[in-house]
Amino acid sequence: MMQTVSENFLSVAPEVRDAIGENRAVVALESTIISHGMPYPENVETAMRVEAVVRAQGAVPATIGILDGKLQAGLSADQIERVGKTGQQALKVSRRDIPFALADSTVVGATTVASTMIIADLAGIKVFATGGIGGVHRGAAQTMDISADLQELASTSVAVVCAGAKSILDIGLTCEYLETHGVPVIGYDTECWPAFYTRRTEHPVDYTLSDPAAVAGVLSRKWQLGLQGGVVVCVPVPVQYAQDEAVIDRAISSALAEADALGIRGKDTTPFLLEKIAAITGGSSLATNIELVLNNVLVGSRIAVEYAGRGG
Ligand code: PSU
Ligand code: MN
Repeated sequence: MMQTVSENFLSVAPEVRDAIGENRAVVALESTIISHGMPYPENVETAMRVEAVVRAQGAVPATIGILDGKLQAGLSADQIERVGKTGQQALKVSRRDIPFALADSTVVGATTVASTMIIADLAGIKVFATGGIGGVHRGAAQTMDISADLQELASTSVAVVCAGAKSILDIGLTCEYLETHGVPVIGYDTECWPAFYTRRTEHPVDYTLSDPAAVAGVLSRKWQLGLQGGVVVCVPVPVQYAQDEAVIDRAISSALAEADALGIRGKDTTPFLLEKIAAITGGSSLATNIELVLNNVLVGSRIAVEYAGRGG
């Protein structure tokens, strides 16, 4: 089964394949954050800095996307440049979009948390670091807008290291959804969910752990037991880069009102809100975004190294 998948659909970079084969640490990275999460050229610069952080920890980076009609685990620098330059014209690929991106070899497919988890799992990568996850949107009781990221976390066995979820989402409902689906939320050195740009919310995490070996131990016990599904590891943005809560709250309210007035819906909602917030905060939210990603990747790499050290 695995062989057919790799032959027909999946291309794993040689460096990534070797590391997996030798049970060395690999960290998966997503590409929607490159195409839709940040502007060019900061997106490509950040993607390259992120890979350097992974390497400095002794792990191998695997930036994931869909290019040339293949699921790609381990994009080259040229491929990252292509995704970054394509920007919002890239196809934002969640679970439902994967076969369409594969069917057209001209498509530049940028993978979300959900589809990056799927491809990481197919390639045998267990730790994935990114900025923020999708979740239950505010007003979801009416709109039913719940990111496919959450359903993926319910079923696919990959750990996602992130800075929590933005308060463009309803973080309380996001917690409830994850709880219902048995997805553990670990606060890395924090007792509450962080809200991406800011460090604290009123929502408690399920467990607080403060060292990478402890997180790796939980991952390996969960999956060795056959308890399938993801794990969320929430890392607050480093204090010196955190945004002022009141400023971010105002930016988010105004972005939400504009999205509503313009009738923005579906997969366009999250990128629209991210761009508006960056514009309203005069770009300072972009700096926070970049720094929190680098920090999550640092923590994720340390977890991946410990996980590999345990033998999986
Ligand atoms: N949150 C961010 N930055 C991002 C995303 C979310 O702070 O770039 C992206 C991720 O790829 C995530 C996706 O998986 O948006 C969720 O989109 P949706 O809400 O349409 O499922
Ligand atoms: Mn949605």
